[in-house]
Amino acid sequence: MNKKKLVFSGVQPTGNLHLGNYLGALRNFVSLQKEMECIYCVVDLHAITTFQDPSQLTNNVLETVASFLATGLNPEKSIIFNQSSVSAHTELAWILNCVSRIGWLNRMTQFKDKAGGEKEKASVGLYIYPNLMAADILLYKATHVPVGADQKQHLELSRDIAQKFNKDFKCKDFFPLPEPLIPKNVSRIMSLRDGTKKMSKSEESDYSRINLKDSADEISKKIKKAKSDSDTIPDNFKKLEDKPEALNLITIYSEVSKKDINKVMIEMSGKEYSFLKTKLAEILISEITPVGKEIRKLLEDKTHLRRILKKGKEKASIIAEENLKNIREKVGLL
Ligand code: AQP
Repeated sequence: MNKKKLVFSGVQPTGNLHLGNYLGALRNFVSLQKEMECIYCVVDLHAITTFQDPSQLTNNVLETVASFLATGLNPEKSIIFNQSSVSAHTELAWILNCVSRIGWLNRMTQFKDKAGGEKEKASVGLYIYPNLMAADILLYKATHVPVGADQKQHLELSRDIAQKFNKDFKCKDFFPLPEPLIPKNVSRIMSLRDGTKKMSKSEESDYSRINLKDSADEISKKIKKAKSDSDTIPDNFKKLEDKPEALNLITIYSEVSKKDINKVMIEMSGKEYSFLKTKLAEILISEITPVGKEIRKLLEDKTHLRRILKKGKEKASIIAEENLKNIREKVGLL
């Protein structure tokens, strides 16, 4: 049995990374890099499951790498590469398409959310995307996968696929069952405009999210305009259950300031939301704008970013090719 701990996670290059990606994923990536071997992938093949402008996609891949580095990922410690550069991902995805069941995919809520009422018009790629995600993880025999709560169901599918493969091909423990690592308090950062929807890159309104590249002025404006509540702040966050926008602002404040949410409620109790918003804008500006500045600086040298991807690809390919060879043998492919 593979007992070595290995972290794998991916981010789609579908646009500017935002506070949800940062608190739900990137911050966790950076702390895990100190404890375990980590592989972080720019999942460009996932991005094209919805149409991406080709020149924009190339820029977004480089910008995602810049965001990885700016938040503290170290390419000397972690493997950083883009998914399409290691073709073993798609080869394994095909094998896993044949292991995964249609009934399992039919249960995936993200497909329903993303395809909306237009299921018949959605790409086949969007539908089978979770099988490719399973391939990304299992190709490296990853044991831990840091993700936001929105990816929990896909992770469970990856475990089901791993289990079925191990059973079908009579190779108990061949694929480890990957464990999700979901941040407890900030598993889902919500839109600043609608507290029932997650903060997302593809949401039309830029006012729904804080981008890592936003200026201090933009952050202030967006927080000022964020939906909150006309009542004063209560003394317990449970009283905000039916006020998702207000709860979202409190959660973000607690997370960015690294203060326990109960302490935040005591600090803020009885105050207007404008008070919280001023404090929140201040801490966001001090946490996020240096990251944005670093992203811009890194983007001035695209050759350097491409070199990091190339080195990462070389390292990832060594593990991927070795594992794929064993997988092909298990399946009986010559
Ligand atoms: N709002 C969020 N709160 C917490 N975590 C989040 N993540 C994304 N949004 C939130 C986590 O960030 C990682 C990378 O996500 P992704 O970019 O690969 O895909 P996504 O989840 O589809 O992100 P977006 O912003 O919603 O992109 P689009 O709009 O292109 O679909 C993942 O670990 C995710 O959980």
